Amino acid sequence: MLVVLSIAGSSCKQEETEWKVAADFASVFKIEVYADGLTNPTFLKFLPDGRLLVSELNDGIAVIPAGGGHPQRWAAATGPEADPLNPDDFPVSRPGNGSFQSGLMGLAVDPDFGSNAFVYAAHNYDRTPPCKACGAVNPYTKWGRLTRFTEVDGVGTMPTVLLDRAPAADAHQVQDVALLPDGTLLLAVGDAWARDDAPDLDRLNGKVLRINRDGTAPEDNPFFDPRSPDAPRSYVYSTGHRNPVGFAVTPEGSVLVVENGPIADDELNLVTPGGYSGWPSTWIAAGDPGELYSWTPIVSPTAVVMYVSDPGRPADFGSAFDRVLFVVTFGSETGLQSSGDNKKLLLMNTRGTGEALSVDGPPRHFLAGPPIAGEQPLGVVVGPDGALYVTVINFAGGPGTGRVHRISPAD
Ligand SMILES: [Ca+2]
Ligand SMILES: [Ca+2]
Repeated sequence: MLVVLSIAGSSCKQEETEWKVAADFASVFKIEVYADGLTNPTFLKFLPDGRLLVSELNDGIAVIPAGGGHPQRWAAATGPEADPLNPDDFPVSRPGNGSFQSGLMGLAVDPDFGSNAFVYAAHNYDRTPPCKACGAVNPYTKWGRLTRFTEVDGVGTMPTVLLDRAPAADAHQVQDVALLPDGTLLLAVGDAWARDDAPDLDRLNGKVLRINRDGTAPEDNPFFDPRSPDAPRSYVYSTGHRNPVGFAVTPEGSVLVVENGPIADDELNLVTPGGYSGWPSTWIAAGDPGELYSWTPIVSPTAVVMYVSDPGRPADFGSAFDRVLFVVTFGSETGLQSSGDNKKLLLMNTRGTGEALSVDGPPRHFLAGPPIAGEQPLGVVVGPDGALYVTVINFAGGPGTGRVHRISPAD
């Protein structure tokens, strides 16, 4: 800890950046198992009282007690008998019914959770019988949905559909959900492997959507039909997204998203209202709009968070980490069930705010290889104590065995 503080207080920029690398990790940070016994954990969010909600890909939402420990079920996926038309069901893609990446993803906690106990979950479900509402001809294998839960007696109840039937497919699906400072929600929706849908304003796939917390479209969303200017606005907030996975929202309300590219050009993008992320036309071109950084060869980023230092927190990383980005990479062309060392937590410095936000590339390895060799990180959040919390698949524990790690300054 002394090392952190002494260097963090230094005016030498070079020193500050040198030690933010994996080789120095063990001397400056410690990593510990915060919770074990999860199954394919994806995204995670803290409740105001310190409990931690974790999405489990095909199983539902788990809750971990404040301070860590054994996960309990908070909301169970209904299972193969789920009926998307039954308001009591919580349909989620089943294992083996599509790729390992499809199912329950992002979570958001209502800013008024203390009074309304609302939690939002982004999930996908199989578009096979018993989906009675599905059309006769549709190329999409899944639907994406945004559901609101109400916590009662420590569990999620009353699943309420806010948005449904976003076209989805294996992996290219509904992913993260984020809360903006104005109280609206953003939903990341992949292109459902239908690239020409991404710029099409009549389709919800290949988009970032903006939604009021009651499920309506905000009146100041950017797109509307000029023939019916008084009709409700489109949910579409930005277009041309290929596979946007994880959001980060800065304190000023700027929105970042990591997106998976095709054979090249994974991207970190600044999302703007009415913006176009380039898929499929300009994705790999120089000057691709909104792009802050791109990776070739691909690294498959899944999550990103902006760290905002607050020295009053017990596990704060210090001022040298103020406004850095932590980016989780899923690994390139290896798949979930391999354990290559290209699964990492990267660190990027940022400059500026708003539309002038930029990053200093290339990213550095914050955490790579040991001590997470053999583990697959997927989601990351900053806890109320200032520590980082990362979901991982632990290959040594058997298929799908998952954990949450806590990363904090070393004593
Ligand atoms: Ca792009
Ligand atoms: Ca690009």
